[in-house]
Amino acid sequence: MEKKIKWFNQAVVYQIYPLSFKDSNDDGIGDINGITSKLSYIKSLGVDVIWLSPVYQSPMKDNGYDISDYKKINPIFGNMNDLKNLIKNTHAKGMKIIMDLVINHTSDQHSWFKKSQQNDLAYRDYYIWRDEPTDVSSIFGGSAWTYCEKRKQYYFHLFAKEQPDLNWHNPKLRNELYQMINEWLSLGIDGFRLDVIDLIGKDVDDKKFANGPYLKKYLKELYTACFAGKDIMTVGEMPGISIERASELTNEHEPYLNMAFQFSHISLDEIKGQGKWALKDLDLIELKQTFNHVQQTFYKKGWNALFLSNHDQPRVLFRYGSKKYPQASAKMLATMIYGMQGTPFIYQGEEIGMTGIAFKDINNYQDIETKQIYDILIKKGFKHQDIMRSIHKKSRDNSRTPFQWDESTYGGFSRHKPWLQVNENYKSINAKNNIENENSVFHYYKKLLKLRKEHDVFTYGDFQILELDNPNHFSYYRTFEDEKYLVICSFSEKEQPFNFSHQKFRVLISNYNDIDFEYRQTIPPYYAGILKIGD
Ligand code: TEU
Ligand code: CA
Repeated sequence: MEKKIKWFNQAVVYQIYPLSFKDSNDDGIGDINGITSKLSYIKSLGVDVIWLSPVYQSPMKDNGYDISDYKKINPIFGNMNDLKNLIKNTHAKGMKIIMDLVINHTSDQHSWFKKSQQNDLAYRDYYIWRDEPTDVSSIFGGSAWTYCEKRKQYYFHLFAKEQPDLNWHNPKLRNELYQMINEWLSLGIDGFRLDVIDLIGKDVDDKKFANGPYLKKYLKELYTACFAGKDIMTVGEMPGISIERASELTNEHEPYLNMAFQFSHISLDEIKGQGKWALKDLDLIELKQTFNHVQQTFYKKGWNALFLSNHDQPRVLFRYGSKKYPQASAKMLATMIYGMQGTPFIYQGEEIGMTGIAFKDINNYQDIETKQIYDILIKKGFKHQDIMRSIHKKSRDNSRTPFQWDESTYGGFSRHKPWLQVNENYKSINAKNNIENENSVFHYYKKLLKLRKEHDVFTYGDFQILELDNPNHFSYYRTFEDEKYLVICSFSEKEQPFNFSHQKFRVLISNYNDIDFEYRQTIPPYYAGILKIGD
């Protein structure tokens, strides 16, 4: 059966990390009015939907992914009127807006948790309490169980100890969440990104977490209570789920989610089984095999979100791009990912070629995971330099530095010293000079996103990989009806042979201006191009 395409299947989504996007009142912290002031910029890129990382009331232990009141706005970001104003202005520009929904856990400062700690009858089962801990580790390192003096029991947390996991087995809690979600929807927002939603079906005693036995049950209930019949989009963040399962949960005929962030391509620069801090170089063939598997599995069966970076991942340019060819590789990486089937997600700053950071002093890092892992590894006897090497590569702060708007102090993000240092390359990498230079990464993104919309093949076409075993380039065909397109992406700093066999073709976009395939059988360093095959 042919898929029915809805607006969100063709939309381009732009992720905003509010702390770091734009500061409107010069306190060094990005805020809602800052975002509103930059809507024209976002629109000019060709964006259809913005996704806001959390702006709810929070003690900010995990930068807002620790919510202490779902119904209030954190005053550092503004107030409810500012948010309503942002929603109104986003809609006025013809864009939509989705919010982050963090319902696997709350902050330990949430009133529910405070009451649960006191064994309050109505709330005692809102969280997961046991008399004895098990040997489960939290995703941020250390035990997933923390002892509570007040209640004389251990509570469960898959992230920081300040982020207790909600007990989804409690129907009263679930209903309270659904009510809150519906209140948000009634404000006129256009959907949600659901944080670690693959964890809500867990069985703690059986040690089944991601993709747990109750996942489908609770997702379906959530869908029925909140999403059914509404013209919204839902994208589930599911770091722990298989490609097959992610596709199944996003099949249009199933009552779960509209699309999935699945992470099969994310940990390919880690030593398998040793976690994110154990570094290894990317094996391009592995990356190709993974995306090939993803594209085949989702085709006509589910819907995938196309992303390479987000606020948890180091910027992909810094990770897989070339220091020698930063512009070419930024454009190449965008071509590689957005040439595929799925909904494109851009993480703020990718479109101007922002990079990562490498602070010498651990105290310059702000991320709770980074700080926590540093302490744990020091205690285990690792050397400062070795830990810092991993942190430089993988810390989440790599992607969280303030957005670089122009060459003025603090990159035009704020006139006050920002909460996290601005990358020192802001004078050469910023939005202003990207906009002024027509060969910039920004203009390439714009053209690429426009191209996707002009040709149905990008939405509907199938995916056929070329030379799977070639370690130098990642190239594939997209075919729809009688149209065939070839996407070529070099991952090499050298000129590479490319077996080009087509007589008739037209180059639709390329990161080199004049490559003539008629006269060469090679591609230049970090080449990217999309060719329409035939007349
Ligand atoms: O992230 C979920 C998650 O499991 C990972 O992306 C994880 O944060 C990362 O691999 C650790 O390096 C979501 C949010 O996106 C993240 O910011 C939050 O910290 C986390 O959930 C808890 O809410
Ligand atoms: Ca501010």
